[in-house]
Amino acid sequence: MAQGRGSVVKCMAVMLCLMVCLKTSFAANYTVGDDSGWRLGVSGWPKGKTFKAGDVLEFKYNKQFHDVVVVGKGGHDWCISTSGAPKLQTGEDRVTLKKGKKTIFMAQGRGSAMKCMAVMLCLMVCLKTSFAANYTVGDDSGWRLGVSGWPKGKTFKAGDVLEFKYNKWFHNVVVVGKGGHDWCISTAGAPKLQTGEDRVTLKKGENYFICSFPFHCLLGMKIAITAE
Ligand SMILES: [Cu+2]
Repeated sequence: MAQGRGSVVKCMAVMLCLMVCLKTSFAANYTVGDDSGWRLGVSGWPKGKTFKAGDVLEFKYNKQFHDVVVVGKGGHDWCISTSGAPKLQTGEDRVTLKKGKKTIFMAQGRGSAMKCMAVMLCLMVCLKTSFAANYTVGDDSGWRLGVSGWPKGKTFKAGDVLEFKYNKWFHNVVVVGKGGHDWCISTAGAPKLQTGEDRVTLKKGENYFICSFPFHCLLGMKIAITAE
Protein backbone atom coordinates (compact mmCIF):
# COMPACT_ATOMS: atom_id res chain seq x y z
CA MET A 1 0.00 0.00 0.00
CA ALA A 2 1.14 3.45 -0.66
CA GLN A 3 2.08 5.16 2.55
CA GLY A 4 1.84 8.86 2.06
CA ARG A 5 3.97 11.37 3.88
CA GLY A 6 3.06 11.99 7.51
CA SER A 7 1.76 8.56 8.57
CA VAL A 8 1.33 7.33 12.12
CA VAL A 9 4.56 5.36 11.89
CA LYS A 10 6.43 8.50 10.98
CA CYS A 11 4.84 10.41 13.84
CA MET A 12 5.93 7.72 16.28
CA ALA A 13 9.47 7.78 14.90
CA VAL A 14 9.66 11.52 15.50
CA MET A 15 8.30 11.16 19.03
CA LEU A 16 10.84 8.46 19.83
CA CYS A 17 13.58 10.60 18.40
CA LEU A 18 12.54 13.54 20.54
CA MET A 19 12.61 11.33 23.61
CA VAL A 20 16.15 10.27 22.75
CA CYS A 21 17.04 13.95 22.21
CA LEU A 22 15.69 14.84 25.66
CA LYS A 23 17.46 11.96 27.33
CA THR A 24 20.68 12.97 25.62
CA SER A 25 20.34 16.57 26.75
CA PHE A 26 19.59 15.77 30.36
CA ALA A 27 22.05 13.00 31.10
CA ALA A 28 25.52 14.38 31.76
CA ASN A 29 28.84 12.82 30.87
CA TYR A 30 31.75 13.14 33.24
CA THR A 31 35.34 12.14 32.74
CA VAL A 32 36.48 11.13 36.16
CA GLY A 33 39.37 13.33 37.31
CA ASP A 34 38.82 15.64 34.35
CA ASP A 35 41.88 15.94 32.10
CA SER A 36 44.11 13.95 34.42
CA GLY A 37 41.77 10.96 34.43
CA TRP A 38 41.31 8.19 36.96
CA ARG A 39 44.50 8.45 39.01
CA LEU A 40 46.03 8.38 42.47
CA GLY A 41 44.58 11.15 44.57
CA VAL A 42 41.43 11.47 42.49
CA SER A 43 39.09 10.96 45.45
CA GLY A 44 38.32 14.66 45.93
CA TRP A 45 37.14 15.07 42.34
CA PRO A 46 33.37 14.57 42.92
CA LYS A 47 33.31 17.34 45.53
CA GLY A 48 31.05 20.22 44.56
CA LYS A 49 29.51 18.35 41.64
CA THR A 50 25.89 17.30 41.36
CA PHE A 51 25.18 13.93 39.81
CA LYS A 52 21.94 12.41 38.66
CA ALA A 53 20.93 8.83 38.08
CA GLY A 54 21.57 8.16 34.41
CA ASP A 55 24.65 10.37 34.24
CA VAL A 56 27.64 8.61 32.75
CA LEU A 57 31.07 8.44 34.29
CA GLU A 58 33.99 7.79 32.02
CA PHE A 59 37.11 6.35 33.60
CA LYS A 60 40.23 7.00 31.54
CA TYR A 61 43.46 5.45 32.66
CA ASN A 62 46.42 3.28 31.72
CA LYS A 63 45.09 -0.24 32.05
CA GLN A 64 48.53 -1.65 32.79
CA PHE A 65 48.53 0.19 36.09
CA HIS A 66 44.91 0.69 37.12
CA ASP A 67 41.44 -0.73 37.04
CA VAL A 68 37.97 0.24 38.30
CA VAL A 69 36.05 -1.89 40.75
CA VAL A 70 32.43 -1.18 41.62
CA VAL A 71 32.12 -1.61 45.38
CA GLY A 72 29.84 -0.79 48.27
CA LYS A 73 30.41 1.74 50.99
CA GLY A 74 32.51 -0.62 53.10
CA GLY A 75 34.69 -1.55 50.14
CA HIS A 76 35.27 2.11 49.43
CA ASP A 77 35.92 3.24 52.96
CA TRP A 78 38.23 0.31 53.77
CA CYS A 79 39.69 -0.19 50.31
CA ILE A 80 38.53 -3.77 50.07
CA SER A 81 37.25 -5.31 46.85
CA THR A 82 35.44 -8.60 47.24
CA SER A 83 35.98 -11.28 44.61
CA GLY A 84 32.49 -10.92 43.12
CA ALA A 85 32.71 -7.15 42.63
CA PRO A 86 32.36 -5.95 39.00
CA LYS A 87 35.79 -5.04 37.70
CA LEU A 88 36.38 -2.80 34.67
CA GLN A 89 39.78 -2.76 33.06
CA THR A 90 39.65 -1.55 29.49
CA GLY A 91 41.31 1.78 30.26
CA GLU A 92 38.24 3.62 29.01
CA ASP A 93 35.28 2.40 30.98
CA ARG A 94 31.84 3.96 31.01
CA VAL A 95 29.50 3.52 33.93
CA THR A 96 25.95 4.83 34.20
CA LEU A 97 25.20 6.06 37.70
CA LYS A 98 22.36 4.43 39.53
CA LYS A 99 20.12 6.19 41.96
CA GLY A 100 21.42 6.36 45.50
CA LYS A 101 23.93 8.29 47.43
CA LYS A 102 27.14 6.38 47.06
CA THR A 103 28.59 5.05 43.91
CA ILE A 104 32.24 4.92 44.28
CA PHE A 105 34.30 6.04 41.45
CA MET A 106 35.10 9.31 38.04
CA ALA A 107 35.20 15.96 33.40
CA GLN A 108 32.64 17.53 31.38
CA GLY A 109 29.52 19.29 32.60
CA ARG A 110 26.05 19.33 31.13
CA GLY A 111 25.58 21.09 27.82
CA SER A 112 28.89 20.32 26.14
CA ALA A 113 29.56 20.53 22.42
CA MET A 114 29.16 16.76 22.10
CA LYS A 115 25.64 16.94 23.45
CA CYS A 116 24.75 19.75 21.09
CA MET A 117 25.97 17.69 18.16
CA ALA A 118 23.98 14.68 19.31
CA VAL A 119 20.81 16.75 19.40
CA MET A 120 21.53 18.25 15.98
CA LEU A 121 22.12 14.81 14.49
CA CYS A 122 18.92 13.58 16.04
CA LEU A 123 16.95 16.48 14.57
CA MET A 124 18.40 15.75 11.14
CA VAL A 125 17.24 12.14 11.45
CA CYS A 126 13.82 13.40 12.57
CA LEU A 127 13.56 15.64 9.52
CA LYS A 128 14.67 12.93 7.13
CA THR A 129 12.14 10.56 8.68
CA SER A 130 9.30 13.04 8.34
CA PHE A 131 10.06 13.99 4.78
CA ALA A 132 10.96 10.70 3.08
CA ALA A 133 7.91 8.71 2.00
CA ASN A 134 7.51 4.96 1.66
CA TYR A 135 5.48 3.51 -1.18
CA THR A 136 4.44 -0.05 -1.85
CA VAL A 137 4.43 -0.31 -5.63
CA GLY A 138 0.95 -1.30 -6.85
CA ASP A 139 -0.53 -0.75 -3.41
CA ASP A 140 -2.27 -3.86 -1.99
CA SER A 141 -1.86 -5.83 -5.23
CA GLY A 142 1.89 -5.32 -5.33
CA TRP A 143 4.30 -5.46 -8.24
CA ARG A 144 2.27 -7.24 -10.93
CA LEU A 145 1.21 -7.37 -14.58
CA GLY A 146 -0.53 -4.15 -15.54
CA VAL A 147 0.99 -2.13 -12.71
CA SER A 148 2.41 0.51 -15.05
CA GLY A 149 -0.30 3.10 -14.37
CA TRP A 150 0.27 3.03 -10.60
CA PRO A 151 2.59 6.07 -10.34
CA LYS A 152 0.03 8.31 -12.08
CA GLY A 153 -1.14 11.22 -9.94
CA LYS A 154 1.52 10.61 -7.27
CA THR A 155 4.36 12.96 -6.47
CA PHE A 156 7.73 11.41 -5.69
CA LYS A 157 10.84 12.96 -4.22
CA ALA A 158 14.45 11.86 -4.32
CA GLY A 159 15.00 9.79 -1.18
CA ASP A 160 11.52 8.28 -1.18
CA VAL A 161 11.53 4.52 -0.92
CA LEU A 162 9.69 2.12 -3.23
CA GLU A 163 8.90 -1.29 -1.91
CA PHE A 164 8.33 -4.00 -4.50
CA LYS A 165 6.31 -6.93 -3.14
CA TYR A 166 5.81 -9.98 -5.36
CA ASN A 167 6.19 -13.72 -5.71
CA LYS A 168 9.88 -14.16 -6.44
CA TRP A 169 9.31 -17.36 -8.46
CA PHE A 170 7.31 -15.46 -11.06
CA HIS A 171 8.69 -11.95 -11.07
CA ASN A 172 11.71 -9.77 -10.44
CA VAL A 173 12.66 -6.10 -10.56
CA VAL A 174 15.27 -4.82 -12.97
CA VAL A 175 16.55 -1.25 -12.82
CA VAL A 176 16.76 0.00 -16.39
CA GLY A 177 17.05 3.22 -18.39
CA LYS A 178 14.41 4.94 -20.47
CA GLY A 179 15.10 2.72 -23.50
CA GLY A 180 14.92 -0.46 -21.42
CA HIS A 181 11.59 0.68 -20.01
CA ASP A 182 10.03 1.82 -23.28
CA TRP A 183 11.20 -1.21 -25.30
CA CYS A 184 11.11 -3.80 -22.50
CA ILE A 185 14.76 -4.69 -22.81
CA SER A 186 17.01 -5.47 -19.84
CA THR A 187 20.72 -5.42 -20.55
CA ALA A 188 23.02 -7.99 -18.93
CA GLY A 189 24.59 -5.52 -16.54
CA ALA A 190 21.35 -4.01 -15.24
CA PRO A 191 20.84 -4.33 -11.45
CA LYS A 192 18.36 -7.13 -10.77
CA LEU A 193 16.41 -7.46 -7.52
CA GLN A 194 14.71 -10.75 -6.78
CA THR A 195 13.99 -11.23 -3.10
CA GLY A 196 10.22 -10.70 -3.48
CA GLU A 197 10.42 -7.77 -1.09
CA ASP A 198 12.87 -5.27 -2.53
CA ARG A 199 13.35 -1.71 -1.38
CA VAL A 200 14.73 0.94 -3.70
CA THR A 201 15.51 4.56 -2.82
CA LEU A 202 14.53 6.90 -5.63
CA LYS A 203 17.22 9.08 -7.12
CA LYS A 204 16.59 12.54 -8.44
CA GLY A 205 15.18 12.50 -11.96
CA GLU A 206 13.96 9.51 -13.92
CA ASN A 207 13.74 6.04 -12.37
CA TYR A 208 12.71 3.05 -14.47
CA PHE A 209 11.89 -0.49 -13.37
CA ILE A 210 10.70 -3.53 -15.31
CA CYS A 211 10.12 -7.24 -14.69
CA SER A 212 12.41 -9.28 -16.96
CA PHE A 213 10.35 -12.49 -17.00
CA PRO A 214 9.23 -13.20 -20.61
CA PHE A 215 6.44 -10.89 -21.75
CA HIS A 216 5.76 -9.47 -18.26
CA CYS A 217 7.08 -6.03 -19.15
CA LEU A 218 5.11 -6.10 -22.40
CA LEU A 219 2.04 -6.88 -20.30
CA GLY A 220 2.53 -3.71 -18.32
CA MET A 221 4.88 -4.90 -15.56
CA LYS A 222 6.98 -1.75 -15.63
CA ILE A 223 6.96 1.70 -14.08
CA ALA A 224 8.55 5.03 -14.87
CA ILE A 225 8.87 7.48 -11.98
CA THR A 226 10.20 11.02 -11.95
CA ALA A 227 11.47 12.09 -8.55
CA GLU A 228 11.75 15.80 -7.76
CU1 LIG B 1 6.95 -10.46 -13.74
